[in-house]
Amino acid sequence: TVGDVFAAIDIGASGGRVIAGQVSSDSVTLDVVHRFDNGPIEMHGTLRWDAERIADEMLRGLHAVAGRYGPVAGIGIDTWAIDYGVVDPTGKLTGPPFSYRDDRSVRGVDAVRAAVPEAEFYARTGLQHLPFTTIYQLAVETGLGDEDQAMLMPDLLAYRLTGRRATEATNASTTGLFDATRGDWSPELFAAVGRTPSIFPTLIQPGETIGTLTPAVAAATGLPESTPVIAVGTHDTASAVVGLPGPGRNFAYISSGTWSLVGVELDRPVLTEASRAANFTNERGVDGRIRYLRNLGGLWLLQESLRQWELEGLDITLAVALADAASVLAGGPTINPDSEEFVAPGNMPNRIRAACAAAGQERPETPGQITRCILESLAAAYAATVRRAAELSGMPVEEVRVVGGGSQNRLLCQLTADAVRLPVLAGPVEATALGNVLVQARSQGVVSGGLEDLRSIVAASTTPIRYEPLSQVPTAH
Ligand code: ADP
Ligand code: LRH
Repeated sequence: TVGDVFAAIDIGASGGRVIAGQVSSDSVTLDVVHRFDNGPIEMHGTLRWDAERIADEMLRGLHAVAGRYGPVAGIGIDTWAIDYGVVDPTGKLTGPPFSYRDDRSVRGVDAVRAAVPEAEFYARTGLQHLPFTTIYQLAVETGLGDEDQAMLMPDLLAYRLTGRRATEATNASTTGLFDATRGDWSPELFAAVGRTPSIFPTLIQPGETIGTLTPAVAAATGLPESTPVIAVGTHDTASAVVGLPGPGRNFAYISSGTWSLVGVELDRPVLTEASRAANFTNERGVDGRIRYLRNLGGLWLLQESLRQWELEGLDITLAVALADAASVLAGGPTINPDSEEFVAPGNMPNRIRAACAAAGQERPETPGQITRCILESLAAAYAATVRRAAELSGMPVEEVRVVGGGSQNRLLCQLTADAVRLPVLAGPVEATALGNVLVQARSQGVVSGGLEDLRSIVAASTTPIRYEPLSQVPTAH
């Protein structure tokens, strides 16, 4: 093997992977060693995450990495943001963590608004309004006793590996309890939900070592006890933004998975009234950069549609849906993909039909028409969001870089290039894992430099596909 091997545990809302990344001073290669499905599970009418199963899959993946590569130079964990588990004083999880798609949080919104007006909330946190942000969940949390702690998902998994509790800052920035300008907890916002920052373990930064493996984890995985578990951008989107291919900074990005995260990278937050009205977020990135972006409904809409068609006994795979969509004429009905009606699991094709009908548009009927509607809606929303991000931030955007599972969707990439009228650079698929291993490798001295240097390594090690905007877009009209 060439270079040092680092293990990346990258768990999205729809699937997890354990990846071995081999890093030298100027290259990185990934080997996806273990994959598993993920998704919210129903429990007594609530939506939860099966944290025990996720932890078991993580250990199984690390065991497979050890089997293939022997000892590793580090382990880094990233997952989706916002959600937390409650840990009792003995270190046990008190129950399966709630999913952000559970509707309990909606009741928390009014309680928080009553204590902190929306404008003040934005001025402090810089966060877009999402009805499920951690602070809203905490406002209705009944299971967090005085002796307990709340631990964000990646921190919970790192605790499982090391027995050390910490809260990594990029993910903390998504909680609605974090001051975007100071880069630290906001005690005032904790007070709004009757809590203090001590409900979370101590804040740490990407690059810091959380701890080493417990004897039990070392035995289960075959990795040495001395293996460091290193904080990366534990918010998956923070790692994805590190793993964008270089060069330069005049680009917008789309991290395309269950969600589409669309925006630009800045040095300072934009906390203006115009930015709040446009619902842009200022999440913390690695090296204190700001991820200035919006959440758009993303490929969740397609995942849920595929699930529905399967329930109906239709044999529609992702490949079939995309092929059918490609032969549907452009210019058909569209929806607003970040509308709150699409957040909960359910019959997505019917919700999409209803939304189109309510807007006085033609109803998409077939799987191909539904898929086309989703992709055109996403592309249009991407274009509007990229333009708005550029306007509000002053960042001159010359290109759009798409990473994540959705970067493999050729139709979506071309529609995006056409809608935004800029070149789209698609890939790498596993940008998140690349960002994860490169931040680990930098902390161990295997690579050096700032994010631009890390992105040059990504560019040198991957071959993204370029989509040029078509000057003439054929439409149905
Ligand atoms: P997350 O990290 O949120 O779980 P991913 O980055 O893994 O999400 O992206 C998952 C999405 O990628 C799927 O919903 C699917 O639409 C898309 N995808 C995966 N494989 C392909 C493929 N071969 N072609 C087109 N799209 C794909
Ligand atoms: C993407 C993501 C996104 C969050 C959402 C909860 O996986 O982390 O950045 O807003 O999940």
